[in-house]
Amino acid sequence: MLYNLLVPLSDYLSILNVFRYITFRTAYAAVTAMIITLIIGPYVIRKLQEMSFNMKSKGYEPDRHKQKEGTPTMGGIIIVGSAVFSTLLWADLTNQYVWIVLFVFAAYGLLGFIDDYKKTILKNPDGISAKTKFMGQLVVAVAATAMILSVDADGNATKLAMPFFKDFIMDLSFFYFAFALFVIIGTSNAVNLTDGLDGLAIMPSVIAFATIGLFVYMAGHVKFADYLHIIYVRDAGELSVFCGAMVGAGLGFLWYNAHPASVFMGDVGSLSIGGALATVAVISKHEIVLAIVGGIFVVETLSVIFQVGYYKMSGGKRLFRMAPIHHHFELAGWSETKVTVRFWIISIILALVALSTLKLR
Ligand code: 57M
Repeated sequence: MLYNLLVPLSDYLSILNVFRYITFRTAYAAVTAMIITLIIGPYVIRKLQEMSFNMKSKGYEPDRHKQKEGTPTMGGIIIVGSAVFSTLLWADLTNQYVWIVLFVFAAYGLLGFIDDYKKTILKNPDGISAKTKFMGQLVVAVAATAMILSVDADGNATKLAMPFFKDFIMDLSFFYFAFALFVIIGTSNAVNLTDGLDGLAIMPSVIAFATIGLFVYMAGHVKFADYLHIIYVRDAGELSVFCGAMVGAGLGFLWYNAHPASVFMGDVGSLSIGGALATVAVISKHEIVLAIVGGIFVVETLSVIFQVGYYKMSGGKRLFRMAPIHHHFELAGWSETKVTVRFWIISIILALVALSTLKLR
């Protein structure tokens, strides 16, 4: 909004030219979202506690998790609220990609909110049914993908670039639609599965947003895209403002979600974060890079798929002590913070590998 209000005035006051720069607005979007999160955090957490939006143990998790009973959940509304506000304040509101990502972010947040509401207030531990949740995710992802394809001005939206290969770009044509749905819905669920230890989902999300934010900035810059041999996506650079807001909101949330957590993000946080992250990756044509930088989410999801598959095939044997894999390490005797911090370290390494794809090709 500041961009739309102040840049036209730069003819009269040249200092306002600074609002033209995406980098400047990205930095301040991060700072704004973080400050809002830190300020409203205690108030929202108190309210969530009063309204008894808190987790009841389901009784079959590692023993240590029983102590977490009573921790309020749905803290994701702090992330969604502050990131949306900050994006509206700092981004160019005539940019269609910004609205598409905000749509997915808010819609998945609403879906998660309904699920959390049922689990906590309505005391239905299963929340909304898996089928209803999937249908909701599907409808939103279909709408978002259709919008992305219609905004694309250069005929690049259905292309898939292979990191590490300079000129290996496949045009998936109409198959791309299904691929994009898979990426958006899959990432949303993968972040949700990962969200089982204090700080475990939010920090890899922050790292992924910082990395994908850089990629989308490069992809939206005609000279950088050309120099780096990545697909140029006109107008996509503005999404780095949203990514900046997510980095700030995520770090602010981590302040309260750090072990021992005062609040969990709930599905309102995990579904929306995953959905928005994937949508930015889809728009920037860095879907494979997302799988690298979000490797923790991928491995957590694969651990569940393998665990369930092996259990069925072997007639009741388990591959891991418990899936998702963070529970396996807990049951192996690692402390919660050891698991979390080690997963963060892996996330940072994966981000560096992802960044290396810009040059190693
Ligand atoms: C949600 N929810 C956390 C919190 C958070 C198919 C199966 C693998 C599905 C999976 C599942 O239900 N996953 C999705 C996981 C829960 O956290 C809440 O949920 C929100 C995210 N959706 O924001 O509101 C618990 O996680 C802990 N937590 C923290 N700190 C945080 O910052 O400590 C969360 C956030 C919280 C808290 O204890 O209550 C969760 O883990 O339930 N199911 C599972 O993950 C179950 N795995 C399982 O059954 N494995 C089987 C098979 C099916 C693969 C096996 O290995 O044999 C685990 N669920 C629970 N305990 N509750 C097993 C252990």
